Amino acid sequence: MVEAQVGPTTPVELVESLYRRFPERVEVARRRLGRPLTFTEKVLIAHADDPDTVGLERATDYADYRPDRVAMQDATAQMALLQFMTAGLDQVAVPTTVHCDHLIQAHTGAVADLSTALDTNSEVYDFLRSVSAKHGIGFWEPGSGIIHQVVLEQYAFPGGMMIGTDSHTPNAGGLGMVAIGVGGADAVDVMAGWPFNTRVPRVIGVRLTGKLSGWAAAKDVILAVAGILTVKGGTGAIVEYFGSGTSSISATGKATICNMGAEIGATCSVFPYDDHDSLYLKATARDEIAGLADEHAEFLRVDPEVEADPERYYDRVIEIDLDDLGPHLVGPHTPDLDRPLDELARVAAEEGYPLDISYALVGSCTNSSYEDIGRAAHVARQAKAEGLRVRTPLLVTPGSEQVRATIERDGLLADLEAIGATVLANACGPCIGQWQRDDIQPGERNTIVSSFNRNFPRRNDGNAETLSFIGSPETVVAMALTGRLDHDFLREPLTAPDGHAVRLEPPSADELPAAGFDPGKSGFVAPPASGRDVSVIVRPDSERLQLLEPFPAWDGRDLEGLRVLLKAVGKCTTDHISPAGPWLRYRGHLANISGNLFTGVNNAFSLDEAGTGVDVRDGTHRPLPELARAYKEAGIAWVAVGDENYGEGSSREHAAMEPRFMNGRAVIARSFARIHETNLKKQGVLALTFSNPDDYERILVDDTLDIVGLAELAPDRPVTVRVHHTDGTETDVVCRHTMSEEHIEWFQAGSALNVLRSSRPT
Ligand code: MIC
Ligand code: SF4
Repeated sequence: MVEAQVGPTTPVELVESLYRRFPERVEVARRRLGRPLTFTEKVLIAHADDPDTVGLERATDYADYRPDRVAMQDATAQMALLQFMTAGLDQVAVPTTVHCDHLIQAHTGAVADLSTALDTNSEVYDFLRSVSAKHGIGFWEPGSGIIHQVVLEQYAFPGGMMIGTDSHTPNAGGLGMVAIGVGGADAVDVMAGWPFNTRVPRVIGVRLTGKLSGWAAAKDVILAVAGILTVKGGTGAIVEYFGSGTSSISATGKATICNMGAEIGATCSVFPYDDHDSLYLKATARDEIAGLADEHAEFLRVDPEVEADPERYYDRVIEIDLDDLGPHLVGPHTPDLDRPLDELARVAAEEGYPLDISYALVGSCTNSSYEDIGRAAHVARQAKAEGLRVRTPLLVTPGSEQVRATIERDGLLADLEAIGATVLANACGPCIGQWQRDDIQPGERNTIVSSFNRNFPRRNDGNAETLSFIGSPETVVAMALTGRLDHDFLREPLTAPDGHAVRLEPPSADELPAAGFDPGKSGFVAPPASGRDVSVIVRPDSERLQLLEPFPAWDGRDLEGLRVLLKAVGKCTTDHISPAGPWLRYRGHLANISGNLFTGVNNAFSLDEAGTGVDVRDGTHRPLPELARAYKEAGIAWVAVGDENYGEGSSREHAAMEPRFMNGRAVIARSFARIHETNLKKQGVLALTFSNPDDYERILVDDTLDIVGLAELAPDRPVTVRVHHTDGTETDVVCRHTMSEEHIEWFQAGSALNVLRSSRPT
């Protein structure tokens, strides 16, 4: 087993040994494919478990890769590490880190909120700290920053490959890393020394021409791409940016674009290595890595033949001229509802959106870099000079301790505070519903704007009536100054307190701090050389942590007499299936967190109230978690039926483990989001899609379903679902799946973890 090297940054030897492999590996791929390569393909072949045999056919083959590292955040690491603990291994096989960022609730401000979090989450932090120490994992303390910013600052490097238990792991693509968001079970495989197995992605090329300027920010690029590709357009694909326009964007700006590629369902996104990356690596004390990347630059970008004739080599090509780009906003309720700012005023009036903005929020892993805050602060300085203050309360979350300390030193935080902003802890906070909002009543319709990446209903404050719009940090600050959704600040001036008209100049800011980064208080805790003496405590009566029991193996028989717990209508994200916010508390306790199962879902059988369903035994409408538990207790197995892109959004595997725990055996959907589909398969739940999407309509509230022919389950072989209606008729519905031989084994064993456990070295 490889000795894992875990420090506060990526060791240069790791990068060196990877780069040494590139020339030969790239030649192998060129020879095997008989054509030039995209940048994505170079990185993938460099990480193939076996370059001579690895599957290369996009969208068809499954392939084994060896990522350079694993990163986990506190909300998903708990379940991942509870699973890893059952594998009975000493040390993780690849460098791995845990980052404490999701569990800090925003309420009054950074200092008080962090101290409350340390108190209320101490049991979980102690668990994560000790389990990390035991298994050789690096631990980033609460307050050190949001996982993706910390990874970008410390660990990401051009041409590398990593996986992370968070859907925005692709953020590291801004530095040219293939960084893929996965569920905890995938991370467990890699930490246990197994390869990361995934289907070879398609490659979508986005050609950027022109240059970002004026109010147009990196965020506007991805908002425009989201509008084009929609929330499912990137499924199964890596989005590769190329063309002259890429070099007008800073490394952190490119990270913003890659981060939000999660919102179009992309496996990840990547930018080629360039001078901005080199500057960023140097500014974050990684000069040697920058030097190595310069030496190997030809491997860290697309082959010139591909760039010259992209249609021939990419599965799809999208063109964006940055010269034409202005500020955009997306929303409400979905990140692909994209509009240029100048259309929003009209649309807002037409759609009847509340026009007063109740809150403005800057930050999140996607937009909290030095440059982001600098541009936001430039807008704030202009406002202050004119005597303006925000009309809407403005909250700012720095992305990392390093960014916070630096923007404080450079006066940027003071600029924002001077117009009325409140600075929160370096954490996810309101982005994931960790927001104690005191200004509205539950159910009150209101509008918020943020620089975050997700805007699903209930996401930020638990209120389905909050309409959330997303834009760049500078746009959000400008909107906080106008206080109105229908005020196009580019065209209409603002009014200063003395009545004079104020026009905001386009923001400008340094890409990197001229005086270098101030690292602030380091939050890294290295693991001891041996974890033998470290004990990990999970109290049997804990309400936050629970050791896992293996799910039972398949009994070899067809699944018969299944009930339909629900049929989701429209969007059913992981935030609908297993909401976060207050429920983050139970992320390490499967039985307790299952109390939130499906609470946000709009169920076709019980549309009056989200999160409810019909108990077919007596026709009553009940909350879905209660109903699922009642079925489980009565020994009734069930299926959930989903619409398009079921499981969109996050990587949280709780959304797959909870149904399994509550006796759900299959999810049958029109289509799935990638990470969630894998999570279901990993946990032994059948993930089936209707061959004919219209068959969705045939499933009725009181049907019973048999899933037949399971003994013959095989890759690419359709599965029959026999639907028995109460009028005595029955229909066979043909379903497809994406299970490989290995995935079928997971189903048979009860879960992927059961397979891992049974094959662990003794
Ligand atoms: C999110 O943005 O939804 C989260 C919270 O970061 C999730 C992970 C989780 O649910 O813990 C994600 O994006 O994967
Ligand atoms: Fe945290 Fe929000 Fe980023 Fe998820 S999207 S990692 S919750 S900041």
